Amino acid sequence: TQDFGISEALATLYIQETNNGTSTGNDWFGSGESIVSSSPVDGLSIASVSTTTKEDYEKVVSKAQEAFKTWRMVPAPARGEIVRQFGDKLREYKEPLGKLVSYEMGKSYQEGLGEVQEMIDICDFAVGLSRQLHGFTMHSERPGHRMYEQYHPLGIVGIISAFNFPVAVWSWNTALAWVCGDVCIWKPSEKTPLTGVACQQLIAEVLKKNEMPEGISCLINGNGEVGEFMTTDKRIPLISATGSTRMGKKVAATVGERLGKSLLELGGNNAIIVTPNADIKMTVIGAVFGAVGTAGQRCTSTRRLIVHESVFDQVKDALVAAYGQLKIGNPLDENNHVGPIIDSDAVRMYLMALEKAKTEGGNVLVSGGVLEGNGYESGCYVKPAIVEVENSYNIVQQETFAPILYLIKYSGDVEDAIALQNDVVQGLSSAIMTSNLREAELFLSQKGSDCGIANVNIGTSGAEIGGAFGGEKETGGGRESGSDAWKVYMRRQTNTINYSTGLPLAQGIKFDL
Ligand code: UN1
Repeated sequence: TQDFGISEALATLYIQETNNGTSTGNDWFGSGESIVSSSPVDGLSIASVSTTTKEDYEKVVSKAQEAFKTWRMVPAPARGEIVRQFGDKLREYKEPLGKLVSYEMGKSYQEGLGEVQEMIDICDFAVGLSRQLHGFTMHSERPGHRMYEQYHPLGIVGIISAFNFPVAVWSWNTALAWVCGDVCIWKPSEKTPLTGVACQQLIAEVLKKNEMPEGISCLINGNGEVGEFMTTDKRIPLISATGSTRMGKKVAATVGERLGKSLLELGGNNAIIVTPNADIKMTVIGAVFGAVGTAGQRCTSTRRLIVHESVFDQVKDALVAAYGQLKIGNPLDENNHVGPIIDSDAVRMYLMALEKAKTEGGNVLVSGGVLEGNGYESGCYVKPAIVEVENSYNIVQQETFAPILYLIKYSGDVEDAIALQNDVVQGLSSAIMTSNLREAELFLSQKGSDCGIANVNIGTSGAEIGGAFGGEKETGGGRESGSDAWKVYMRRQTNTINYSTGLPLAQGIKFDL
């Protein structure tokens, strides 16, 4: 089989056959059992990573606590300078890291590079932010008094990330948290531990060059139990978790129990509304990329297409034709559009969802199935499918992390389409295809989409890092990445200073001695 430069990428990123999975920077250890990372691309084992025991974890937390004392006193723009250097490091390693992301996770090489680009972009964003982190000043009601607010770092931020964006989501959190003065402990998905090891090595080099202490960037590895070391730990004021709604509910309950903060980025059930005024050509491109890009494993992937009856057949025929052109195969081969899904469990969920859609009355327009034979030995390559359904079907209400697109017909006006779009428990991303201003503005209004992301004339996925990223309802309510998402990584303090010679009380209260 063709290597596509994988061995070279692994060597460049210092990935060995066996790797320590716990790190406080330049110090690597990990005495737990090993996780073997195998590629969904060819089913081969890539390398192993040792997991983090409770003892290892304690060592990590005490290093992080120690490091925080130093890091919080480094001026924010100087912390930004270190993040800037990390961005440069990522530019230098963009190709091997993009390739490793593609090989370990299964997304196309182009998307692997795109993911590393998101990391570079968030570093740039964080560098600018490091000279801002603004609070407001306000006027005191008392004479000779001044009031203002400021933001201070929180301490240790725990980051739990998912397999589908194995490196970018970590960087959105960590780059902001670092300029805010926090130190971070990262547990990557146990399905993609090697990209975690690679990133940690890159940042460790930068921190060492700047003579920074161990503990500013930490890595731990393992399953949910290792995640629980952090969610139950009072020493970690903020847990940022990305993954399923089931996982998020558990994290929220555990962190809430100790009144810690959690930032949750959970499932989506994203729809594109296609009105009679849609540009059909644009719609098809947006919908196909949204549904089959990353093999339907983005939290922003397009799951539902809500199409007006007057253009339904036209859209359906164009989609079926487009699906006929899709090339499924090795994602490192740039001729292919669709790579594998993550593992055999995901394949099982995909098959089950298709079965359920049929049982509930769905009409299969492009049939699915698992590919076999030459090039498909991993068993993780599945055919993108399209099923015509009703929005109310149980299976349509759920997020299946696979390339299944549900087609839903609406009649009536755009309000009917919006009602269908909102009638799910998730609230991450949404879009409308229309050249009609009234439809577009209604969709964006307070009686329009109830999602954290609402787009006009683009698909549901592929958000830029400059906006706040996240969603409502069972998506968890958290916001990461751009805009003022940084505020969650800091604690807010209101300060009132009296420079007069008296001590007047607020609210005009008299208290004379
Ligand atoms: C995710 O799937 O968890 O908006 C993140 C997008 C990407 C990020 C997706 N920029 O599709």
